[in-house]
Amino acid sequence: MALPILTIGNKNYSSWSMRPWLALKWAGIAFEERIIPLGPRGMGPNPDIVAVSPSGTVPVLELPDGEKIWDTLSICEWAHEQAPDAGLWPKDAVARALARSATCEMHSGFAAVRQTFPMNLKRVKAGHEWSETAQAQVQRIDDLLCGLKSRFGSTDSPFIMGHRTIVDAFYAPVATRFRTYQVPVSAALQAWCEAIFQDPDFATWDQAAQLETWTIAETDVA
Ligand SMILES: N[C@@H](CCC(=O)N[C@@H](CS)C(=O)NCC(=O)O)C(=O)O
Repeated sequence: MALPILTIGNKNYSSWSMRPWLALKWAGIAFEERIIPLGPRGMGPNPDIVAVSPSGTVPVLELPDGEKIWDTLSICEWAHEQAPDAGLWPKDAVARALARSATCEMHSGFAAVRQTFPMNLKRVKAGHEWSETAQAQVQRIDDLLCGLKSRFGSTDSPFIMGHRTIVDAFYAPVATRFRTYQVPVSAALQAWCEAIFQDPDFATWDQAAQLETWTIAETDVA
């Protein structure tokens, strides 16, 4: 049987790609994976990505009938609809609405965090500097995730909503950015970061990233 094909950027750099890849894994949905290495910022449209993605961005999920879903959150929503019992969204309506709000805040916000701390799983950088705006966004992420966890989390699970949801998938790249650039966070958020790092599916992605040899000079030296 033909599988959906998830086209992603390379695992070391592509934060958007990590999110639906984790969501599909967590939902137990089988898929084929194809990687297109990302180029440097400002290089213009990547013809390999443009050839497969209507928006010219990855991730893009191609369904067996040829239909394409080209947005990270939409792929995660599709995964939830395919496997509603996997718990990618919380069952409780209020918890689900707040989980969606947190997810959408990441999807459309935190520009300073994204620009200041480019995802680079292979890297550990001491002495990185960041602006007050970036620091305020780090604090907002800390308050947001820990606030949700204290309301909706479970003593049985280290994840934000009491089990692995799209919120964890959406913020997992941020956990790696804090690791790479040694960004101090609260003990509660650090515990969640460690849970992400120990998640078996995240670890599979991370191990593959560590073996990649593609480089983007600007994020490796800046
Ligand atoms: N809003 C899009 C953002 C996707 C995105 O910006 N992807 C980046 C890679 S992480 C991309 O494909 N950039 C084009 C390129 O590198 O050529 C989504 O949610 O999927």
